[in-house]
Amino acid sequence: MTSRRDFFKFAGIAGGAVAAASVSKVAMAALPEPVIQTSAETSAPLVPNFGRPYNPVVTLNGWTLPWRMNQGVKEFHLVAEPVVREMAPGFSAHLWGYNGQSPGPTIEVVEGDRVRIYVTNKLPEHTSIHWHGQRLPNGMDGVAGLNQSAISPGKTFMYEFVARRPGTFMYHPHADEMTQMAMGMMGFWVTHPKAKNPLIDEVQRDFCFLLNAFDIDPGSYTPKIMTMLDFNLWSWNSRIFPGIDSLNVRLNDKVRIRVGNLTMTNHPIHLHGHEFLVTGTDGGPTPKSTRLYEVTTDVAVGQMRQIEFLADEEGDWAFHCHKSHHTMNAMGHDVPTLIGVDHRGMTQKIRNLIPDYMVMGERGMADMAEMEMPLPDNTAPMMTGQGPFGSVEMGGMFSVLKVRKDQKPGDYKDPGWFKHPEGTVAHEYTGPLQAPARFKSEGGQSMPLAETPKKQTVVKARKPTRHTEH
Ligand SMILES: [Cu+2]
Repeated sequence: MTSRRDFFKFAGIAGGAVAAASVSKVAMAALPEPVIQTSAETSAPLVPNFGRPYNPVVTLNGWTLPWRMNQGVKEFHLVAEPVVREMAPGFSAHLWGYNGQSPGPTIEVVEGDRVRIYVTNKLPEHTSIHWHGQRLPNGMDGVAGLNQSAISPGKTFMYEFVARRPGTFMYHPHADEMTQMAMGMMGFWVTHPKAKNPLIDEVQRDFCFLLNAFDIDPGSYTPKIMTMLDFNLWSWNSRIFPGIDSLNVRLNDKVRIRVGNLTMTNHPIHLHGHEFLVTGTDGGPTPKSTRLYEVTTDVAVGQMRQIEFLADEEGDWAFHCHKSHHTMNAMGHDVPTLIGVDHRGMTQKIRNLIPDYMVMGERGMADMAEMEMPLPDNTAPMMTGQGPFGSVEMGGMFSVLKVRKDQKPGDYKDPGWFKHPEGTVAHEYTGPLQAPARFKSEGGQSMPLAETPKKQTVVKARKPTRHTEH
């Protein structure tokens, strides 16, 4: 375990010397002991050993916060603090989060539970927590200035309410929100139903993660908090591919995946090989009559979506955001499109002058995944990930659903790559090739032109060098 003092070293991001706000030992003694996580691995589900039983969730590259029972109240202790988050192997970011990680731990309770959450502020500035989507007394809603005083550095506040409705929720600060969310402060919350609910099916696997985004210059460690749209790291639970763990399930498991969006844009989340139903939103379980089979569902800003499907196709199925820029890591911006331009030899000459100079390949971007580009320290390659057949050429919001016959019930370990049955992999055709036959049908224009243009115009698609919208 990393020493807690190590975290304070990085606390000078915005506030300098006030960073290591001290919390007195006496004051902490009455609180539930804060549990700190230093690893970015996916933790095993936290099976409750008291209270009402439920089927716990698995947080991708995250964990569930243990609690204590105090006279019928479930007590949790969140510590808002600077953290170092490994976003992918070899790439760490200096973020703010809770209990050692960004996002913070997932909180799991049961419908009807009385919940008390102590929030200790070890940030260099004030904070608060808003319990996104919950029914609660107005004074517990966490909007600093509106519903409560902000929690000053070094102070601990108490929130208490009954988890009134089952569903998928999030928590995040509602004080200097722009800074604190851009720095990674957020977490997941799941309220399990207290009894059989006609709209909530039992599942064998229940995964959850938050969509978040950061703007961290290659070679640096701290996000730029003023960025509104032009983020360069699109992450799931502050992890980027190939740092996002796969979702490992057993063949014919019923699977639920809960996704919350705390970025500044929408993310069409797409699953290969299966159709799913959206069984829940911010407002709770969806009425059955509204459920459609889909393979992509858009998760807008501030929304939560809960999808369910039967994992009845074995294999390694891609699961990702369908915005292609969101499956890229840093440095995807400001690279001119050079498809069709022969610049062989030129790159090396320029690199003699500008060592980090990099251009897009003349045949597309795939070249870049293979080119051994010199990377500055502490960044992730733009597109990477070695699969069984070569580079996956992905980054950002991308993972793999692994469906296996021999995955044990309750086992979340990575089973390795899928072994395809003989003759079921696309492969090169080596037989004779016919000359192409052109399609010769008449027509092609809905209306004849008044005048035939003298010169044919041919347009080449070119990505703008500076884009502001994803
Ligand atoms: Cu996206």
